[in-house]
Parts: sequence; structure tokens; C-alpha cells
Amino acid sequence: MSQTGKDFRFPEGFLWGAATAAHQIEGSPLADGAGPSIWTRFAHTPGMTHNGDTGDVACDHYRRWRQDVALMRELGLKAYRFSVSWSRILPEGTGRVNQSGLDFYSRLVDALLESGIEPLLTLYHWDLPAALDDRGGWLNRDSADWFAEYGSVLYRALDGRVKKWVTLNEPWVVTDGGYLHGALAPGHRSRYEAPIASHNLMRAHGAAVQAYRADGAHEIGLVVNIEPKYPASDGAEDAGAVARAHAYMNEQYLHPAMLGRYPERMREIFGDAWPEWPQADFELIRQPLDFVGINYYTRSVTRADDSYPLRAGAVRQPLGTYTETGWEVFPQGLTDLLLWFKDTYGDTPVYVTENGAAFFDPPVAEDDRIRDPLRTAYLRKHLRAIHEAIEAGVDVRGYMVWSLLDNLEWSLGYSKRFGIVHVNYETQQRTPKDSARWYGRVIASHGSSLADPLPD
Ligand code: PNW
Repeated sequence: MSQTGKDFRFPEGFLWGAATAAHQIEGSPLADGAGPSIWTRFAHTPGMTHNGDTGDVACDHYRRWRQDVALMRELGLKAYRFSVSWSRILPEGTGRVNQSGLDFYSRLVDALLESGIEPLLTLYHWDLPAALDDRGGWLNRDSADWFAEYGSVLYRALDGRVKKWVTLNEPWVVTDGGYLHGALAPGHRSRYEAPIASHNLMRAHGAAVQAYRADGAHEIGLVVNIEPKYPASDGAEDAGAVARAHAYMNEQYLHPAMLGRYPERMREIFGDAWPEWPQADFELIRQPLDFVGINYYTRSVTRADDSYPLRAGAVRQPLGTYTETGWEVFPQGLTDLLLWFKDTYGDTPVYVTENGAAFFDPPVAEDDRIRDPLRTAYLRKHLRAIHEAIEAGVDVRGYMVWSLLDNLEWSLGYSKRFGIVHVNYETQQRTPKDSARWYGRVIASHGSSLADPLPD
């Protein structure tokens, strides 16, 4: 009998997995004919990343992928979400296909299938070919055609073996980090560029879905990171800040993809930097989707301030629990978001495509264990929050922990560890943390063991 008496069993066929991204784990970015990406370039620019860290080695997954697939199998994962490095496939971004790059992912997919692990493939997890950045990157309207061309190469090579495809990972982060604030590649800071980059990303999403309907026969969707915004007070100023923050982060990408329009507030946020868009663009952007992927990490308690252009900021919660990336642990926010998604956009199936936490982990102990109780507690609370949303009628089909492995946390380098598996960056030794073993038991019990007390 369980501790809570509650039945946490998840629906039949629920997909339990873990996620990674190419630049964060692969290493060997220029091997076998690959071209450089904006992240290779950015990380090699002095001052752009913590400690000057680059993805040159990362988790050496490009060479150790067999071992990593064996590890997933041992942990009992049913699904693996990974991304493809565009410039391994098309070193110049368009045109010439590099067969060795395709072969790498083809072998990976075969190994996953042989291990009974379903692949979820993300086309774009932030590593634009540098050659395309030289042509303007996401500021160039041709990017929609470039992206559809790249997608088609992969659909033709892998569709059928891969049955779940994702166009973009987190267009909000691509634009906010890459074009507005500059902390991520390509490192631009412009409120005039940001809306254009976002819009072209969404046009590229639409074009890649369209191409999939021609060349693929299974499922394709979009992955967004969203975060509920709660007001810091009941004053009108904070209510306005919440509305802007919600429009900017949560609706800016889902509205055009699902409803074919931007939220009204975008003009209020960007002022004269917000262009008039041709109506035909929305017909391209709004394509029927087979699912939407939601990445959830935290909430924000929001108040009005004078930051530019959003005029909204987050208030730290004195009694909150925070992770190493400074994000408040707030599982109820995930239930709230999933309910909001269904109310706003209807019955499109949902996957939680990322959820997880960076915490300080102790070193590997003599018994080879890594005790990471905070991570286990985090995952358990969020899985319970998803279960609550499913009970309330949201069609959630799967859950991917971020991340399978400790890895390169973009400009924060190797300083933040999100993995359920520890990576020793000197030896490349992988050691499953306690949270990985715990997750394996949750999967084996179809979620029922979420009712159990936390292990020691
Ligand atoms: C996601 N935010 O990034 C990415 O998909 C991963 O590659 C990354 O490693 C992971 O989350 C952990 O950071 C995000 O500021 C970055 O809201 C920033 C935000 C959200 C997601």
C-alpha cells in the first residue's frame, strides 16, 4: 500500500524518457566533414562562456554513443529526445549533404530501436551552421527555405525509424538570448532584431512542418519553454507586467503556431520595433501539429519595473527553494501551465519534453553512488504535478527528464550539472546518480512508485 494512498499510475503507452542536445553532449564538432556552427564560433570567442568552456569535447558522445545507448537501456528508458547538428548534415547549411553526418545519426537511431527506445528527434537545438549566420542567420527571410531543405534531408533518411519529430527547441530562448540580450549565440543585442528573428524562426517552423507533410508520414510538433507568471501584488501595474511577460514568453510562439496571430501586447512591448507582418506569413506559420512539447523548469512572480523592453521583472521568493541556475522549484506551476495550454489551444497532445534541475552533487562515493536527493525530490514533485493535470483532462503523452547526462550548459559551461547521470569530464566516466536509479523504478512501475516515500 502506498504512503499517500493515491494511485499515480500513468496512462498506457505513456512515454518515459530523457533528453539531450547535440552541442551540449557530442563534442568533435568538426569531425567527419562537419561545418562549424554558431556555437562553435561563439564559445571560441574570448569572454563569451564561463571559464572559456567550449563544446569541443563535451561528453564525447559523438564517439561514446554506443555506451550511452547501453546506459539508457540499463536505466529502463523508453524514449530518448536528442537533437541533430545541422552543420554535420549540411556543412554550409544548404546544398551539399555530408553523408558521414547522416550516418552518425542513422546508426544512433538504429541502436536506440534495437534497445527498444523510441527516438524523438529535434531538428534545431540552437546550433545554426555558421555559414548561414554569415548570410544573416535568422534575420534572413530565406531561413525558412534553408530550414525546410535541411528537414527534408533528414525526413527522407530517417522517417519511419524516427516517428516523432520536433522542428525548433525553444524559439523564445533562441531570440531572447541570441538576438535581444546577447548571452547566447550569435550574441546580438537589438530590440529591432529580436522580433524579426522570432518571426523568421516561426516561418521556418511552418515551412519544416509543410515539408514534413510531403516527405514524412508520422508526427511532428514544436517545443516551447513556458513559465507561468503570477503577480507580485494585486496592483494594476503588476497586473500589466504579468500580462506583458506572459505574452512575451508564453504566447509569442504558441499564438502564431496554434492560432495564426501574435498576442496584442507585442506592440506594447516592442513599440516601433514591432513590424507589421504580411498576413500570408501566418498561413505558413500555422500548420496543424501532431503534438506540442513543453519544457518546464520554473515559474516567475512578476512585478512592473523599468527594464527594457518588457518593463517586468521577477521577484525572488524569500521562502522559495532555488536550484543552482537560480530557478525557483514550483511544481504547481506545471499543472497550471498544462491546464492553461488546454484551455487556450485545445486538445493537441502534449509531451513534457524537458524538466529537471541543476543542483550541487557530491562526488562519487566509495560505494559508487551519487546521492542527489534534491534532484529526485524535484522530479518526483513534477511528475506528480503532471499526473494531476492528466487527471484533470490534459492529454499528456510523455515526459523527458533534462538531462540524461551532465553536459555543457551553454554560456554557463560545465559549471551546472543537470544530469541524472554524472559525467567525470576528465575520464568521461558515466555514473548514474541516485535520481537515475529512482527514475528507472518509476518507469518500471508506470508511475505507481511515485506514491512511495523518497528513498534514503
Ligand atoms: C533549456 N529560461 O534552456 C534548453 O532546452 C536546454 O538546452 C538547457 O540545457 C536547459 O533548458 C537547462 O537550462 C532554457 O531562461 C534556458 O527560461 C533558459 C530558460 C529556459 C530554458
